[in-house]
Amino acid sequence: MLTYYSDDHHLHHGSCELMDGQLVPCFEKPQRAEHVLARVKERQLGAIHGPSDFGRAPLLRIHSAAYLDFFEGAWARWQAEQGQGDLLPYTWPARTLSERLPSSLHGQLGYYSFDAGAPITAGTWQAAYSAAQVALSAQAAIAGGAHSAFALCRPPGHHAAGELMGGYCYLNNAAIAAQAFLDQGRTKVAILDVDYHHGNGTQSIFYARNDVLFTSIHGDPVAEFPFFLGYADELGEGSGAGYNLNLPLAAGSGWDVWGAALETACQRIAAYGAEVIVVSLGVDTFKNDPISQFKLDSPDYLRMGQRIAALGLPTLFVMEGGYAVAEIGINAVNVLEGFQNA
Ligand code: FKS
Ligand code: ZN
Repeated sequence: MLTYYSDDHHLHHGSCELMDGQLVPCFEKPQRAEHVLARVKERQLGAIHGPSDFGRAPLLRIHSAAYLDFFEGAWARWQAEQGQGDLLPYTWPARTLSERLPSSLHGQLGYYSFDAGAPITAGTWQAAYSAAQVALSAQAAIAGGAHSAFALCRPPGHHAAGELMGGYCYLNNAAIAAQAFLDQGRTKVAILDVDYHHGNGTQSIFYARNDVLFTSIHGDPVAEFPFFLGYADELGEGSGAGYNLNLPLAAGSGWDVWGAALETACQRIAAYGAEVIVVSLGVDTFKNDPISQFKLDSPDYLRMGQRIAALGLPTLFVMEGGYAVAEIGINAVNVLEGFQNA
């Protein structure tokens, strides 16, 4: 399986995030991608390619120009204000407030985000832009005939919506790739989001559409980030009604429960008649993940890959979360090897 990867992810390195009332070092850090890359090499998964540059056009299919312009220019504005440290939002247009776009940097930052979990640093735009190009490059490999490809994206993307950053995400790599398949002539794309957290951004982007089926297995949002989306009764709307499948699971779920949910998702994808699958591949479902509550073990990721392979469809894997850094490479590459060896 080909892997696509860019060193540019190192340009994004947030300092800290809020957790339980404390500022702690960011869990989403460069070593995550380094460990995955090292494991890809160690297991000789296949060739590793740098991304091509497809420009802004495919990003604009998912994100608005105003959002991209804001994101690209935010760091320079922060420097012009003599800002110290990472650029972090602190006020959001929550219920009872208006959805006006203020003129100030922090007003706009609140407008374009949903939490304080997506710090902007000097290189965040370049890292996120390159991650999207990595996803598009892997997508192009599949469009060109490859049966599978791995986009080793960092920062991740599945929490990012059309005009929102949050939850470590800025540009929705999986959504951008899914849209590229459609723009190149495919008519039915399925997204399978196996990250521990619900992909609220991806869901919202495709919620009213039936050309992308969104399926997700995740920690029940009654108790887990992102809290405000990811419930089982969110089925899609308009022509997208019936094309959104959320499978929230209780804390403590292991492979028995998780694997059954995967079976449900895969059967839905098969019934849909998907031509291609985009997997939002988070491995924060691991038993030792420091911020998550599922109990998958390393061999379970081989089974995950095997089951996905049984769908028999061209499959694009896009890296999302996973914070047990020592095991992130083993677990992510196990999915890819389970897929490849099936
Ligand atoms: C306080 C708890 C906030 C945020 C969890 C974000 C999870 C991100 C992810 C992604 F794939 F996007 F990286 N927790 N610090 O794993 O879903
Ligand atoms: Zn996650």
